[in-house]
Amino acid sequence: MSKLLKHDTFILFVICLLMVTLNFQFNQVSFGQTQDALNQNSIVELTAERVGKYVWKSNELGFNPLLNLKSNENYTFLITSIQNDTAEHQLKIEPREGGEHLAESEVIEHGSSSQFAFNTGIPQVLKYYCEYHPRSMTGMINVTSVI
Ligand SMILES: [Cu+2]
Repeated sequence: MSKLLKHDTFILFVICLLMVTLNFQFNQVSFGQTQDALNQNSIVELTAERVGKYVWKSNELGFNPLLNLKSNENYTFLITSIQNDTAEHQLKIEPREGGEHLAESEVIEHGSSSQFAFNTGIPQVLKYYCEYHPRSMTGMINVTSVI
């Protein structure tokens, strides 16, 4: 009887483990990244989409999201364009007040992607924008020592 109970407990444990794993993958695929995932993986994923105007879209954080990033941290920016999108997009990062840009992607179009590494440096406020749609595809980056 107790042996059977142990067996049942083990099966239950395996099922729970499976559910946690599946749920994790499901979240990754369906809902994209959360702020937690962003902190953990240091990957910023943005898609160039047209919602009336062109915007940067994060699956979890929304349109032209405010990016809360940690200072002195290396992030990977991964930008993707929509299939059949004939417009070109290029993401650039620069100080909020303008000036020399600090990082830039390659130009993307027709479903292509580009990624680049970005070190956030000191706590500061930056902005990101699309070279071709600077008014509608733009958002702020808040670099802080504590997230
Ligand atoms: Cu654009």
